Amino acid sequence: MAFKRPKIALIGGGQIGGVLAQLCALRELGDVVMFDIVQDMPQGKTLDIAEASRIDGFDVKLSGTNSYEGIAGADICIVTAGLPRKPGMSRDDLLTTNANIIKQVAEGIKTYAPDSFVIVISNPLDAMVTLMKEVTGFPANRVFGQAGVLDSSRFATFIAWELGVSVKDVNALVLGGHGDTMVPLVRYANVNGCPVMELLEQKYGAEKAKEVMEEMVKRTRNAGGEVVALLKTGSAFYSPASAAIQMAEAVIKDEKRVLPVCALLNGEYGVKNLYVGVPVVLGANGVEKIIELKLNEEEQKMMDVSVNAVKGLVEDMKRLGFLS
Ligand code: TXD
Repeated sequence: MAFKRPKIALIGGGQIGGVLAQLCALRELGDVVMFDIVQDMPQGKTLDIAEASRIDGFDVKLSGTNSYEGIAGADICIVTAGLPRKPGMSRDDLLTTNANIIKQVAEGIKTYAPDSFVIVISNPLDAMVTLMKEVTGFPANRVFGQAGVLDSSRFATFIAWELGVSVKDVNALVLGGHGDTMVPLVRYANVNGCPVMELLEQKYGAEKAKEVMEEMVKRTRNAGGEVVALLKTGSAFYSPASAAIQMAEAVIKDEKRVLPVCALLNGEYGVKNLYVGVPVVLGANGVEKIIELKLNEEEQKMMDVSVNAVKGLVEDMKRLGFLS
């Protein structure tokens, strides 16, 4: 048996897909194939990135395809295929449109990359991961979603700005579904071991510190919307791509990273058979372990609200006939 480079399939070559391809190349994570239904576009994007290889000094194969055969044998698939919500479109309309797309994508992956790990990014995230799992029938350790890495990075960024410290030293964790019910864990947030709340209290006193933290929690929950409002068209794409690449790298390099991932729970946090964002160990076997934190009453309550929001999405998917 010969060693081979990992093959990374990017399903969806839009805004996030493009940055994913460039990051895979810059980090030499493996050979990249980008799939999209738009004729020639993934071929053009990957050609453009490949032509920077001499300048940036990377050496990986990049290609584009409009047929699922092109992803044959992929080790890892990162899925961004889907449409954004358009004016006049209801939540159900978007759910139906993207569920139809993810169903197609899942069938393509099942047929051509049956041994792959699948990272779903498409929205509504928690519902699309659930559908991906159901259609592929892959084991839960191989199908998971990106939300928490980004939400946590956003939270950490705001904390760093507020305290005037390096973002590299900030650890912050966001659990729950990928929506405005997400659960930023204030009690666990720290700057290289120093509790963030303590640092805020030193700066502002107890009362104001609480207010400042509440603002940061609110901003984290609305961070996606904040970017959408500024961009006017489309949603965040640099940071979601970075987040998914960190997850892919953890799997490809068997790093055993502890990252918040949308993973299938089986009793943890009082939740059974539902995809929710929780810290996991990510390594060569994908989701290798789910880490169950001892949440306090207030945190568990927020988690329950978030879990219920995800359950609602799953119910909608059942009602629309996508999930059994
Ligand atoms: O953190 C997160 N999980 C997210 C998720 C953060 C930001 C955005 N998030 C969602 O990711 C967003 O709501 C979208 O559902 C996806 C992808 O976002 P992106 O900004 O990359 O969207 P684009 O630019 O519209 O790209 C989507 C591509 C586009 O090129 C389409 O032609 C393609 O998807 N597409 C398909 N590809 C394959 N197969 C099918 N059927 C298909 N339909 C559309």
